[in-house]
Amino acid sequence: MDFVSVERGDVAVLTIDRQEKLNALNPQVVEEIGQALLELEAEGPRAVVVTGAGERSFVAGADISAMNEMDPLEAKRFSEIGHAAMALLDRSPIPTIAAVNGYALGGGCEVAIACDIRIAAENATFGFPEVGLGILPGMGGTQRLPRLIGPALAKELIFTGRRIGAEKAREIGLVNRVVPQGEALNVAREVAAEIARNGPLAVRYAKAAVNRSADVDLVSGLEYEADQFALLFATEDAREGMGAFVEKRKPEFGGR
Ligand code: CO8
Repeated sequence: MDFVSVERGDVAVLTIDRQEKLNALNPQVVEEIGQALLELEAEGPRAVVVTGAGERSFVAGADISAMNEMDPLEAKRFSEIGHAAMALLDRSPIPTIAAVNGYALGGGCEVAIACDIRIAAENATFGFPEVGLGILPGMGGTQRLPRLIGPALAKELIFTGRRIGAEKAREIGLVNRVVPQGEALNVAREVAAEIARNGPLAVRYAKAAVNRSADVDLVSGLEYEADQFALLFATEDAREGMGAFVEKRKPEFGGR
């Protein structure tokens, strides 16, 4: 892969690295992100951190020069490969954490909001500049942003194209935490390590259950939760986790 590197381990780190263009996403970069996430899903780390190379930018959006050459069918294809890659972040059973260093604009913001959790450095900048280019957020932004921060704030951000800083992003619920510049990746790794200490099947099923809350009514969501809860009682992890508590020792989860 030319633009994506993966550090493997219990906590995997996927880095988007196209620094001369502030990590802007052309079709190849998007394909590589999708490919790397597919491989990781098969390998099954306990958590995946996604970040951009360098201090200036997480991802400064989709590559505008590349999009300037696209016809509608190519644009549709670009959007679709983007959707497929983003689905591997929020629909994957593995928790995903964005470590947002610098610019997260347009498609960059869409990568960040497709992750389960966002840690932003103080210098992070968020925004959806698409309408200023005569286009719209085509990698999930019009759907995920209102689910995350509510339709009114989402519409304000998308219709104005206004950029906001990390603190404002935290205030409106766009990011979980703001940390000093240069620390986003370290803190994201720490959060990932915290997750990795828990029962991996429990975390997976919990992610699926929380995801379900966005798709179904409360009664159906609660039924799903009860089923997932019951299913975990068939796992060795649940016996180990509860048994360890009763025996006053630390659990050792095998993910079975
Ligand atoms: N596309 C292409 N090139 C970019 C992009 C981008 N989004 N962002 C930065 N670059 C390039 C610049 O052209 C420049 O290249 P070069 O040195 O060859 O001229 C290099 O990166 C460095 O950038 P700047 O010199 O502009 O750096 P500054 O510090 O002056 O400015 C900014 C940084 C403010 C981030 C500025 O580069 C900028 O405004 N970039 C564009 C931001 C933007 O509008 N992003 C949204 C794009 S639209 C989008 O994301 C649509 C997503 C939906 C489709 C997805 C389907 C998969």
